[in-house]
Amino acid sequence: MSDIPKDHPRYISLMTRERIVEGVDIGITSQQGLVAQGRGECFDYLVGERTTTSAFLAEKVAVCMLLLAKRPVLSVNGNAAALVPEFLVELSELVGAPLEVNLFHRSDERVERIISYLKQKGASEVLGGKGDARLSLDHGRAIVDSDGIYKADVVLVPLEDGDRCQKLVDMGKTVIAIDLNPMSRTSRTASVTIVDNVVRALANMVGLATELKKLDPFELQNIVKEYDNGRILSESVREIRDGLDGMIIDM
Ligand code: PTJ
Repeated sequence: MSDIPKDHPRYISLMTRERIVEGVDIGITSQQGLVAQGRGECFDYLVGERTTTSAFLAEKVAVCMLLLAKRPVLSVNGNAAALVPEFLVELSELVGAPLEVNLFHRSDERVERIISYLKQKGASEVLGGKGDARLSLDHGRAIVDSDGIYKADVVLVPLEDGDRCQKLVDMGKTVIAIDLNPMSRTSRTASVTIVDNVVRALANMVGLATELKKLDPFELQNIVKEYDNGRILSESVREIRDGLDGMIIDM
């Protein structure tokens, strides 16, 4: 990793970038993952590199849905594995949802590498190695485990592609997406869209799950029932616009 001084004004962003580069070096992240991270950084700049009020609400509702689910699964790709392996393991335990490796640029070798990386980080079981079921898509993300994503009722998908998100929704699943771009197809298709950096989102969700686990199902349902994803997406676009307006005034 590069030596970035802790007092650098962009320390957190630069360290996040370093984690993705390291992910590529150790063979868990795809080279395309670097480009995706760059796109994410741009949107993160626009949301002010903070969890907005609307994103926090989406994170809270998402955790309630995971806690209420009968067969929740947390999908993991090469970027998520590099950026938030420990939080994924923690959230998986808190909400009782297995991790499943599912890749767009799929190779069996990379799937196995990510599985063992997550196990090194404390995961007891990681799905995705069997790949014995198919979604009707023509890319690597079609390959899923029959006892994982295929049968899941609620799926968390950090940095998803629009096609699979649509397919999972069409299959009747509740899809929770984490995507810094509120205008992406994934964001517009998901049941709950968290417009936040996966690094902040997962940290918040671990904290929320620790607290929300204490509630009974009825109380969790009450939090979920008022949720409107269209409104949250409009809010996140408005938050970006207000941030830009503020910058123009400051100049
Ligand atoms: O590991 P694989 O093979 O499954 O590939 C994973 C990537 C991410 C390369 C693949 O899914 C891909 O190409 O994704 P896209 O289509 O580039 O979409 C990535 C979306 O995630 C974009 O809308 C980005 O703005 C957003 N994004 C990127 N980095 C982050 C992010 N959202 C949240 N947190 C981030 N750190």
